[in-house]
Amino acid sequence: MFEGKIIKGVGGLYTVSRGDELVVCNARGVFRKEKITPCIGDNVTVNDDNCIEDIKDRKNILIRPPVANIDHLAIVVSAQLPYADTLMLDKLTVSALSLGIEPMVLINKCDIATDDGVQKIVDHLKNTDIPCFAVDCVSEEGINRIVNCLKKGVTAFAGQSGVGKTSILNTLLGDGGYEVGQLSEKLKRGRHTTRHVELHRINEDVFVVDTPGFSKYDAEVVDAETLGRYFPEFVKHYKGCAFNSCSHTHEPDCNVKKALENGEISRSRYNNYIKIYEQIKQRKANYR
Ligand SMILES: Nc1nc2c(ncn2[C@@H]2O[C@H](COP(=O)(O)OP(=O)(O)O)[C@@H](O)[C@H]2O)c(=O)[nH]1
Ligand SMILES: [Mg+2]
Ligand SMILES: [Zn+2]
Repeated sequence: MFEGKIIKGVGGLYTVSRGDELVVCNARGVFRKEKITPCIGDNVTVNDDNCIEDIKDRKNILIRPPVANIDHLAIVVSAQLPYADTLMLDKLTVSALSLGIEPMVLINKCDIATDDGVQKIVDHLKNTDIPCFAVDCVSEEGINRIVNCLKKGVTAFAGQSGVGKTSILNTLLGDGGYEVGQLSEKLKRGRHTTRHVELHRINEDVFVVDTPGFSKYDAEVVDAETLGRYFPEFVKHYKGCAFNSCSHTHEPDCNVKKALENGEISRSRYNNYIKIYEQIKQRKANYR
């Protein structure tokens, strides 16, 4: 018997990490009856026949791609073209926080950054307490910062195309290379149309995963009324709003707006809050 984490699942076989080794396992037949499908990221108990016996309760699960128990979300933005899409950034932080995932921001391409490419993002996120790291995949210093930002657990990488997610993952996986792409190549030629996802292990406690679908993950669980809870810098102020149910949009004596006027909340974050708020209200479903 041992406990481990599923890092890969192909054709009914699951690769489970056990300390620093990997064990290929079957799943107990009964899972199918119970309509539980083991999923990447699941913490499982494996018996002596290398059969998965039990799946621990999931802290969260992304649907597309299916990945369970994400602890951290590394939102990658770029200090050079393509410049940061702060609306997408803020939607991702909201999605993460609403799912119990800790967001962080990696400002990549700092080797070719204009000074204000970095500063703009730092200013945007002021007082959010969302950790922000200026990194690059080129200099030793930049790479070290990428390595150092990783914490225990599973870190998913998300962000718009072209910002350097793949480069960062390759940098992390290095030549210790961890079957990068190998299996997915095989699957591409097969009948599978779904994206193949797996966790990559940096060390015994640290896993990373590219999440092609995360940005499209529908965070409709967040409604307009609770949106403010997922703006940590608002949370510091909204107890002082005159109305308990203040939406911080039009009400009088809004303490969040006061903080905005005082410069404690960045104007661009507040503007994005209003945009997201209105999108949720309209349920235009372009909350992606
Ligand atoms: N100068 C510089 N270029 C980078 C860096 N990271 C990625 N790139 C380049 O940016 C482009 C997009 O990178 P890629 O990893 O494919 O981005 P993805 O779409 O987010 O996966 C590629 O041409 C990379 O070589 C970096 O830190 N510095
Ligand atoms: Mg990529
Ligand atoms: Zn308010």
